[in-house]
Amino acid sequence: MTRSAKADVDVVVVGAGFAGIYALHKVRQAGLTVMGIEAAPDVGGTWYWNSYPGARCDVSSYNYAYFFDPEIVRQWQWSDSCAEQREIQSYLRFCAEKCGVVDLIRFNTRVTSAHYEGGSGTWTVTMGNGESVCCRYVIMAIGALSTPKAPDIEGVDDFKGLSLLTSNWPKDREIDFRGKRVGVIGTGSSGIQIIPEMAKVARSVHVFQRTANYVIPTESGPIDENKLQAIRKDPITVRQELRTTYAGLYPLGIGAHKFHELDEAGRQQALETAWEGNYIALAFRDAYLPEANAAISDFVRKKMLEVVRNPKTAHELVPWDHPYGGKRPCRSDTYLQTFNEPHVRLVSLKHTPIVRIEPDGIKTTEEKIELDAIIYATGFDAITGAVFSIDIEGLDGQTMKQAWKDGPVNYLGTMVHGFPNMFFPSSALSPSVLTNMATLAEQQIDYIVDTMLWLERHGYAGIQPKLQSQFDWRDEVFRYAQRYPGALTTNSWYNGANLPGKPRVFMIYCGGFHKYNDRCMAELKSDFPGYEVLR
Ligand code: NA7
Repeated sequence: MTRSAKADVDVVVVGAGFAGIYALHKVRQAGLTVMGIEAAPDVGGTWYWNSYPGARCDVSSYNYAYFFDPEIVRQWQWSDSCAEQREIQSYLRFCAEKCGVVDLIRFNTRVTSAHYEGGSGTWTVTMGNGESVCCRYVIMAIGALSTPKAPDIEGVDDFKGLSLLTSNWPKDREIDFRGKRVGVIGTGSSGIQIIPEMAKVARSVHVFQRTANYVIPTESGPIDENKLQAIRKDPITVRQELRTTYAGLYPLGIGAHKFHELDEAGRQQALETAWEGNYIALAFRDAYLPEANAAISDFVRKKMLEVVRNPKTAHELVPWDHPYGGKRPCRSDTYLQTFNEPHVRLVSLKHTPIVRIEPDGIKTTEEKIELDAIIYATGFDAITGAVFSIDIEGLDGQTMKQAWKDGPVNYLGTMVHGFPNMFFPSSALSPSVLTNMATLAEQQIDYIVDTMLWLERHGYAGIQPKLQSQFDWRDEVFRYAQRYPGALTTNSWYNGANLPGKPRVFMIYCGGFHKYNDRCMAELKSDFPGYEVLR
């Protein structure tokens, strides 16, 4: 194979969220030509679409940000320790403008297919309007939580009132919920964020809960100036330091002791300290141990029970069926408190499942609840959904749907054997959502662009992981998953269980961001021993 003269552009970047914006900047800085394609009319990715009232990040703002440009770090002023969606989207717009990449992006354009041509070593990326572009590299910066899960409930289309999806919130109008009877289906992060906002204005709020979730306080509040100054002093060093941490957070709160080093009183003290310090998940240095996790789970349950006055409602709101961390814990300072208000009612679908949606409300096995608006906070076809929404065809006509029919496989979370020069940041089998996604995006894009530059320097046409590397990586991901609490026993989008028929595979590498980064660096330093080069 020879390097192609056929390509219109060196690199196509699909998606303009955290990973996509930085990819455009980094690729251009590397001297390659690049084009961005984005389905939305603006940058932001997940932070564009999920604009429902109350949407907020659960990672502190000064961490959930870029570090590659000290000027950005010093110029952008967050208004809260945990920024709201609107502010994060504005931040991403600011960064895209500052880097001068906005004009490189084709907005309002969805990519429908990407086909590899072995002879020329190029990808043909086709858009919704039928146009296509030929390139040598594709970065699929399409996000992990970008394909909404359609509400799989009978009668959804029959409802005559207002139907809304948190993950595709209307942008063209402010919705006035004053005086309305609102039903919210789903109690993951999106549900628990929007419910208190609805309770502020609606006449009544019915919360339809299938599975209770752990809810812990947010870090929201005034920004910690000391932390901010420490970061602003030398962002590039912080950037490097973040890559040596477990979760890409600075500083990372973690308990001083291991679980078995402490007696019962010491454990309670460690749990209280972690609760106050906002790091309850890591209250012990070995928090992954089942007995340590059980203590954390019990502690959080107790804290939750203390908030809700009605004991029956409190009991229903507490997750008894899965360990802390099995599903992504939710963060709110107001969600549980909302159930102390007279116009907010919990409908436990465990006891009274929804029978169907009717034109004027929701019918459960017990009653009919009349509603003016139904909000679906029903989650995503996480991680693999976005990949399957594009018809991707690699070497010898193999599709991604075939390659991942039993669940995702790849090497280092970014490349799949049979799909040369196609890169997937923020995707499966990477530290993904168990790390700070913004920091991970930056690290992965650096790795991806450094890989491209290595190929360019050597005049190679392409690269793909060896099959064996893929097997080994999957085994390593699964080995770590086995010690992650509830990894395969909990119904969670982490393992595909939230979608009927989706292969049940724990999709996140939980060995730690630092180990992941070391593995990527080792490949770079040793001329990519885990990969095959196409000449
Ligand atoms: P999640 O966390 O997947 O939550 C979706 C919720 O919707 C969850 O409570 C589901 O219950 C519920 N759900 C889904 N389908 C149904 C049906 N058919 N009937 C009743 N309830 C249903 O998505 P989010 O958007 O809240 O959060 C995703 C991530 O975004 C979050 O983890 C953060 O990282 C940011 P289930 O638990 O499946 O019983």
